[in-house]
Amino acid sequence: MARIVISGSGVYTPPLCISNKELVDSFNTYVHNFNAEHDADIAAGVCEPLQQSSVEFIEKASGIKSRYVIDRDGILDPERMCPSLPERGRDQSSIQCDMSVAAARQAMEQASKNAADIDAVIVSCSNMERPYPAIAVEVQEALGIEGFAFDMNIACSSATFAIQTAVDSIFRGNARAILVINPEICSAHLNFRDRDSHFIFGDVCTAVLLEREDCCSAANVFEVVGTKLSTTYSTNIYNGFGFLNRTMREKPEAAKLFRQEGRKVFKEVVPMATEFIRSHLAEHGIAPDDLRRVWLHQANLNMNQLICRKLLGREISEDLTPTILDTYANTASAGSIICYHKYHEDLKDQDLGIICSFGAGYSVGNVIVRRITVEKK
Ligand code: CO8
Repeated sequence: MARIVISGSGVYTPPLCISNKELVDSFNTYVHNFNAEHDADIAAGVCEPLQQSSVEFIEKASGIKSRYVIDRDGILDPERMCPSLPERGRDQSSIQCDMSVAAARQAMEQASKNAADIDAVIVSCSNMERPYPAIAVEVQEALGIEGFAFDMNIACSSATFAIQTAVDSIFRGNARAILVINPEICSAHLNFRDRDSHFIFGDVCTAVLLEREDCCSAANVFEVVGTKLSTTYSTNIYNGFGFLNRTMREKPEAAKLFRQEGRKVFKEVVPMATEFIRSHLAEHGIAPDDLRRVWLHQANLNMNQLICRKLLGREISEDLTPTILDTYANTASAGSIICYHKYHEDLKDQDLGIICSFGAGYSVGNVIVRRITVEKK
């Protein structure tokens, strides 16, 4: 049976960026205005004053310094605090389709593949712009790919879960090559008025191309050695947005946006992800020290350092586990794939690495890869 490889990857990065200072200035203006407006109630003790956010806290607690977004002005406007994205008609392409096509084209170019070589498209991310028609089918049409396409969502683990789905499909002979795409517009589902989480997310789109090794045109690729997924139900990371919202009498907007118990998530997910990586590696006879690179989910720098320290029993370097959340923030399912895309070229033949995602669900997903050189016939 032919091996299955990742032969290309791509990242679409929005051209707009927001620094912590810009975000905090906007948030603090909102706080100032709110407290001024509710001055009498605050003085009477019937309304809690809002507290200011701080650049120092954000950087220390998360490692995030800035984020890319598809709209700046709406987010930074203290009267709005939400991206402003003009509605697109049915005769226009969707935003997620445009992002997906940009990232997918990079992956196809890197793999030296054209549309005729690809049989399927999976768009997998935390929030879909619409329920149907599937964004993936629109992307398939835009790229001129025949075959099948579908959307899927398992929040932060959407990329790794989709990679396993693609690998299984190729393995069973249902496709020769599959594009897995993760267009994450996290800013549209973030409550920029919530001090605990207003700094957490950014927007981006990633893509990887998976295919059978014997169809592969690129020389240096990554064999998928093994994939493993796990889920455990938790509401500690929660998004209540859904099609039933319009049927509800009470619908405060904030309750339908991203919410999390950050501390609990940190404490519960660190051991879960560490053990999951360790046991998956052991199943393949790989020791943690055999890993040349660990491309981790990018939610929190302290979290990633702790996972690696627990896994390897020593201090870890940026070379082993690179960080991109400092400039991208948390980009949900795309984080570990941005990391893979930016930091895989230097691996040598037979070097091992692992892509690991973790987050809402809870969900954890691993993809163990080995750099290989494909013989040209
Ligand atoms: N500025 C200043 N102070 C603050 C701020 C702020 N902005 N926010 C909180 N504080 C204060 C708190 O009030 C608290 O004060 P006190 O000690 O007086 O009570 C103090 O700072 C400490 O607060 P925390 O305990 O909450 O701070 P932490 O050190 O725990 O850091 C983090 C908070 C950064 C959120 C951290 O807990 C974390 O990163 N946890 C892990 C989260 C994680 O991994 N989540 C994964 C979510 S992503 C995912 O699954 C994808 C979802 C799908 C995407 C949806 C798109 C929107």
